[in-house]
Amino acid sequence: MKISSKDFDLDEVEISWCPGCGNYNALKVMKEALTDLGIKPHEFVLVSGIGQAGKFPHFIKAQSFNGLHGRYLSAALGIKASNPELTVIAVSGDGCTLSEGGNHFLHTIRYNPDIINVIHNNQVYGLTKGQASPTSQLGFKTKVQVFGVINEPFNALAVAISLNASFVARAFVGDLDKTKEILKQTINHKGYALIDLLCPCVTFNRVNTYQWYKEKSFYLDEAHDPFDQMKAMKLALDTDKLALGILYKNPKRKPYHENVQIYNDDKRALYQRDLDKAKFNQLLESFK
Ligand SMILES: Cc1ncc(C[n+]2csc(CCOP(=O)(O)OP(=O)(O)O)c2C)c(N)n1
Ligand code: SF4
Ligand SMILES: [Mg+2]
Repeated sequence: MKISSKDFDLDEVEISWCPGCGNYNALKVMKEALTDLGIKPHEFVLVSGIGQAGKFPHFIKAQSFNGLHGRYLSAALGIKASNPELTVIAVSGDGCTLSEGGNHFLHTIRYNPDIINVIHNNQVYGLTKGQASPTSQLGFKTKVQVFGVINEPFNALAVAISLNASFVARAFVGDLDKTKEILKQTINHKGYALIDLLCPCVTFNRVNTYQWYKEKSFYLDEAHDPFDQMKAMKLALDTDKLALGILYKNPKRKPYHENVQIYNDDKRALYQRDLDKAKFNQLLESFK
C-alpha cells in the first residue's frame, strides 16, 4: 500500500515549538523523506535525547524511544543490533549530542552502527532558554555567557571525518527540497550516517538566523568527490563557507551488527529466535 506524509501525522498532539522554529521544517522534511522511501511508521524507530530537538518523536507517528540527555545514541545502537530489520533514526540537538553526549558521539562513530544520526544544530541550548551550546560561535552572547563565548566551537563534521565515519552530510532546513534529497541519501546509507541539520532557533539565537545560514552556505556540486577524506576535512574545517550536501563517504566499513558474532551463522533478528533454555540456565548458573 502506498503511503503519504499524512500517515506520519499524530492528530491529537499540540506541537510546543515556537512559531518559526527550524524544527518544524525538519519534521516536515523527515515525513516527506520517509514517504518517498516507502518506509512505513511501523518499520522505523525514532530515538531521541532531551531538548527541543529531543521532542521530535512526540510529534510524528512512529515507534520511539526518548532516552536520557546525551545518551540516545547507545539506545539506538542497541535497538539496531537486536533488530537489524528496523530503520533506526536517532535525532537530538547539538547540546545533547556533542556536549552531554560527546563521549557517546565519538564512540558511536567508531562502532559504526547502521543508524541515521540527525543533529538539529541551532548553535544554542533551546529548551533551557538560550545558554551557549558546544556549537555556539565565538563571541556569542547569552544571559550566561554575558561577555560572549570564549571556547572554540565543537566541529562535529570534522570530528566525524577524522574518525573515518561511514557517511557525513550537512543540510539546511531553510531549503526543504534539497534537504529532503540529502536526508533520503542519509537514510539509505548502510552504516553510521551523520547529518548536521542547520535548524535555526528563532527565539534564543538571533545571530545564526535563516538569512545568516542562507548567506553562509553553498551546495557541493558533482565535482566534489565524497570518497576523498582530506578534501572532506578541508570543507568541514571551513566555518566561513558552510558546505551543504554529502561531504564524506567511507565505503570500507561494515555496520556494527555485521561484525558481531551473534549474526555470524544466523542472520535472523533476535526476536525471531527461540530462547535456548539450556544455555540460558547455564548462564544463570554461572552467576551463582
Ligand atoms: C544530564 C542533564 N543535564 C542537563 C539537562 C538540562 N537540559 C535539558 S535540554 C538541555 C539543552 C538542550 O540543548 P540542545 O541539545 O542543543 O537541544 P535544543 O533544545 O537546542 O534543541 C539541557 C542542558 C538535563 N535534562 N539532563
Ligand atoms: S526555543 Fe528555539 S529551539 Fe526551542 S522551540 Fe523555540 S525556536 Fe525552537
Ligand atoms: Mg540546540
